[in-house]
Amino acid sequence: MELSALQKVRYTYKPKLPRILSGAVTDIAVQLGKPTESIADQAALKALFKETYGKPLATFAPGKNAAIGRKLSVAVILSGGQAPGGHNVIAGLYDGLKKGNPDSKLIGLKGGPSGLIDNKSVEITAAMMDAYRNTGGFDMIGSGRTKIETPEQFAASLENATKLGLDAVVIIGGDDSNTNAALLAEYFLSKGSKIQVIGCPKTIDGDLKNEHIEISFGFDTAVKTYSELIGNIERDANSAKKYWHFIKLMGRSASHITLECALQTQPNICFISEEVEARKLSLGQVVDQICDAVVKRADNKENFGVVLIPEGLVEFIPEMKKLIEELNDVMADKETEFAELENFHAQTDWLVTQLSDPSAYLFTSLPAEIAKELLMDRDPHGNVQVSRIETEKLLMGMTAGKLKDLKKAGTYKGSFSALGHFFGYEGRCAFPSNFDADYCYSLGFSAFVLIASGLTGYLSSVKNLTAPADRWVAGGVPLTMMMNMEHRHGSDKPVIKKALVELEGKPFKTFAAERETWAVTTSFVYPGAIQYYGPAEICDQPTITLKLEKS
Ligand code: FBP
Repeated sequence: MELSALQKVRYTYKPKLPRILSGAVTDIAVQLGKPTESIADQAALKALFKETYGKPLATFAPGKNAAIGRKLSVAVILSGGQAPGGHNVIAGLYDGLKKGNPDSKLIGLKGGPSGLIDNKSVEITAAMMDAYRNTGGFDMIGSGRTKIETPEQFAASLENATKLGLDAVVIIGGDDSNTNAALLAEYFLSKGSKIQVIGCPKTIDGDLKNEHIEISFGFDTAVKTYSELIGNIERDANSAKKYWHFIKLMGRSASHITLECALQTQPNICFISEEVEARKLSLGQVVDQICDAVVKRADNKENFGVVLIPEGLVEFIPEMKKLIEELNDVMADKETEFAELENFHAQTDWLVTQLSDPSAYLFTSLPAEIAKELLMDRDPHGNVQVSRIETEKLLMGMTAGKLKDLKKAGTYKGSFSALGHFFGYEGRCAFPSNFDADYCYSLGFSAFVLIASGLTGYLSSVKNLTAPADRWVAGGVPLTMMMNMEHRHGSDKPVIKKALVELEGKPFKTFAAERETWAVTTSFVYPGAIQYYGPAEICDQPTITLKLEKS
């Protein structure tokens, strides 16, 4: 593999650690707090997690830790969508293990959770590790979205982990993957196994967060990458002055990515799905908002602009949400019947007999391409694959239609020419920013300390992230503490609750206070590329969202 100049330089970058993790490992003691409760549905979760429910919070503090130097065998899994910094989590875990005991070993389970089920593994050597430090991607061991859910899969996981002689498994994943980590920790204990399970909070979506998990890794790099691209498009729009750019951004459910990109780039219009849902806006009302800005800007002779759209928007527009929920249930309950339908026409004819009247009407009135996209396979966790629904095109088409009517009525005199973009994969495997490189390395190192201290059913946690890295606070959060029961795939399941954008939070309020100005007056900001080298005020800054949340 030929190396880019940047990659060579990034290999030499030394990630920063919280002070407690950068000294002798024997001086890291674990302090345990009081028993905890899940965020909701306590009785149901207590019954499901008999062994692991209610564990205390763990914090690392100076003190002696005799157990930390024992020889360990640990396996690591990258689970779900790629996120910048995954390799650094592995590096932190690897370096921690070797610092604890040079004879400890780290095994990579290949291709996601299926690596554990099918026993596909590779021992991570020093040379292999060094080839992936501070790099983006998950290509070191690969990732996958397999969910460990059947009794056979759980049994195979235990059998393979035992065969490999493991002391622990680390699952690097988002809310669904860490729900799986919680189930696996519980299963191992219920079968009398001492194999520990520790999670690490990954997802560019930024929706795995709470009081103890300030942000999931990868968000920082992804939003900086998208903001650079949006800024470039804004500058092009402001130069050519002839296009409206409709940009859909990744972030399956929550709009954190879109909100941060809006704070960084100040587009003309930006939808936040959580607000659309709270205000019960219909698809028509969303389009009206766009048209309103297009008309006002045309009055100022500015027939160009930028619209940001979170990819999950369709799931938050109440009538679309109901339609998707009904489709999810019908397609799960009558899977065989649905699979036998030959083509889209046959599917539509059958679906109108299964859906409620409003949903059937909406489904048949959508452009055929969008309706087809709503029928694509769900992921193994039951989620609609919103990244494949072309919401930007739906809104572009509806906006053009409405503007035609306004032109006929004489209330719009501009010209409207729209271009669609989808930014998602551009940011998921980028070289991690300094923040993500440091944060991920710290999460991996912290996972090692949790394992060496004998804990299971925890998510590695590093907080106080707006301070310089040496003042970050490391520890572990019990996985059951973040869980509730949700309706998935046609039945109630225990899941880690997704953190959506808080409409009362500072990031949203800051955006809401400015957006009317941005809609009409061109206020674009061009953030430029991620800066790696230079003064810390430029290179080591966390996102605007995190700073506002912690201010
Ligand atoms: P994770 O939650 O697994 O981190 O994945 C997030 C994500 O990047 C979403 O933003 C997006 O909708 C999805 O993955 C796309 O996944 P895929 O590439 O597997 O279709």
